[in-house]
Amino acid sequence: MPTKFTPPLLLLALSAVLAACTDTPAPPAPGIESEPNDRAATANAIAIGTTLSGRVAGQPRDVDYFKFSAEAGAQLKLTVRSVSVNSGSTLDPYVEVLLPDGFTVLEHDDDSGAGLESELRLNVTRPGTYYVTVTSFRIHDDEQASDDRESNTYQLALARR
Ligand SMILES: [Ca+2]
Ligand SMILES: [Ca+2]
Ligand SMILES: [Ca+2]
Repeated sequence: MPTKFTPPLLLLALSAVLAACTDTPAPPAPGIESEPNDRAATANAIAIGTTLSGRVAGQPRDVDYFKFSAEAGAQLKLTVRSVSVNSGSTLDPYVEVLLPDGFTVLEHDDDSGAGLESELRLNVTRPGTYYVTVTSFRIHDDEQASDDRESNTYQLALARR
């Protein structure tokens, strides 16, 4: 009887596919914000060199607080992307960096990134824990406005430059 070779060939093909997959590992999945994070006291930690995804949703005027530690002399870049990461995003992001007091605005940006997206550069002069707030421009601009849509997704990236 002729030997049937199909199963071994199929296995070879499968292992070739698996090898191809391991050659091109996917980038690490971004972390996800953890609500409630509406105040400095409940800020989510973000490490320099990482990315977090979140959404401005779940309440009429959602604000997301993040915090990171930086040394004096750190040169950082902060970006908040919406449609360039997810074409279905409806968010026009607005970002602020707050001093370690959790209140005083050090830097802010609306649209310096692509389209309506936010991007800012930060030179840290004093070591400490700094805060980042992400919300929608609509909420920032009008204290009466609400902007609560599940499609208000964003990705926050904190990087050295
Ligand atoms: Ca949120
Ligand atoms: Ca929030
Ligand atoms: Ca914007």
